Order: sequence, then structure tokens, then C-alpha cells
Amino acid sequence: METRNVRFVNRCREQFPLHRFDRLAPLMHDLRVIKSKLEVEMIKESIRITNDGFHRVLRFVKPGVKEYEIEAEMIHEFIQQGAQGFAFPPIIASGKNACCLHYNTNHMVCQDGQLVLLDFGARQSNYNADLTRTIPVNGRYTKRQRAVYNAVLHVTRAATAMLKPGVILKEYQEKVGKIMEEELLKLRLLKANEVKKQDPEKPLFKKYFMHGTSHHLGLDVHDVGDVWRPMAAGMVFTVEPGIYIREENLGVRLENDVLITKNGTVDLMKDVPIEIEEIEDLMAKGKK
Ligand SMILES: [Mn+2]
Repeated sequence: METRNVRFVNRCREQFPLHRFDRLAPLMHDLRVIKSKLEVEMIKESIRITNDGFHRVLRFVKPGVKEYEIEAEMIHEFIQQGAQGFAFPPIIASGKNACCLHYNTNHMVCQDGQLVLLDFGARQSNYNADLTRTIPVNGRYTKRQRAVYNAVLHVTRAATAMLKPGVILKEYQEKVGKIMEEELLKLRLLKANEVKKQDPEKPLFKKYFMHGTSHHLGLDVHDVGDVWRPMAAGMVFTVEPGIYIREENLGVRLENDVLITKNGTVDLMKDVPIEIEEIEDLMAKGKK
């Protein structure tokens, strides 16, 4: 069937036979992956508002709050600051809900002793932030939660350091998998002898870390961009490893947004608390 678009293209070709016709999308995608200075400023502003929302949540969370009440705290901060709203439907996942990757019904009660995973971001001027933090409902991480959290934090930092001009996203993803594998061995979630004989096409770490580490960020949260195009200065990526242990009703993910430059990676979320001590301190202050 001849669609409206095809009719339009044919008419253009007839009327302007000497013009060159190309698809616009690939050209736009190419332009969109490299952010201008102003675009980076817009992303930073969305991140700043997102960080304010996170601080508000740190003061608010305690046993008995509902996931949707946390969502309401976030949107209150965003709208109050003139943002357009959420960059995407936020994930507020307490306890085992964190193991369900796209959980966003946000209807459960946060229980004492659980973690709550927060994956959210503000959008303003059409540019998005994409943040994930995993915080303890009662303000203190347990020993096990700490161990898993710090494993994820280690992978986040190692992965961030790997992002630089020339790197191919697909190859980077494989290297991140190796680092995650080491962490899962240390946590005794994987056994060394089983890892040794694993099928390289189906590495065992995927049981606990089953999604990609990074995506482009910009006008879309999952912004356009060719995954085979080498990284270049001006690209903005998320870094978001996670460990999800269904047997323990425990899931931790951390996510920062970073800018690639000629002289290394700039963590656009360096001001957003991520260390366990910072988060526990801020949560304790909020209770006073
Ligand atoms: Mn993301």
C-alpha cells in the first residue's frame, strides 16, 4: 500500500528531480549523540533537580511509607522547581520488587530491614536525567546489603573509568561483565569452578546482572545512537550496573550519568550521594 509518506516522497522527487533525498533519522541520530555545551548544561540542570528530589526522599523514607508516597515526594520537588516532570515513570521498588527490572506500579509498603531501589529522573527543557540509588528503608544497611552494595559501587566506578573516546559500547559491556563476575565470586554467588566451565555465550553472571550497563542519554532517556559507533567526546551515557538476588529478595542498582571528554570521563552526578556513609548520615539527619 502507498502510504502518505511514500506519496509525499514521490511527489518531491517528481517536482525536484535534481535534489538529493536522504532519510533524516540517521542524520539526526548522528547529531544527537554528540551533545553541545548547551545540551550538557540542560542535562546538568535536570540532574541538579533530580538530586534535590533525592535529598528530599532521603529525609522522607522510613519503615511504613508507601512506594507511591516516595514518588509523590519526587514529583513535588520537580514541579516546584519548574521541571516538566518525570523523565520516565519512576521505579520505586522495595524489597523483592527490586528484582523485577521494570517494576513501576509503586504500590507496596516499604518494610523495616528492606532496601528500596529508586530509578528516577527529572526532565526540564526536554532534557533528561536518569538516576538510580538503592537506600535502606530504616536508614541503616545490613552487613549483607552493604557487601552487595559495595560490589555494585565497585563495578560502577570501574565501568565509569572505562568510558573514553574510541571505546565500543558492545566491547565495554563484555569487560564490565568480567568485573561483575569477579564481584559475584567474592560474594559467593558464583563458584569459581562453575565459572571456569561456563558457556561463554551464556556467562553465569547474567543470572544476577541481566541488563546492559550503559545507554545514551539526552532528549530521550534511552537516547538514539549507533551502538557500534566508537565513543567520542560530547557523548553522555548512563552507567548502571546492578545485582539482583531473588533468593534473598534483594536487588541493588546504582546509576550515574557521565560525559565523555577528550581528557577522561566527567561524572555529571558526582554531587549525588552514593557512598553508604553519606546516605546513612543524610537519612539520620532527616529523622531529627
Ligand atoms: Mn538508565
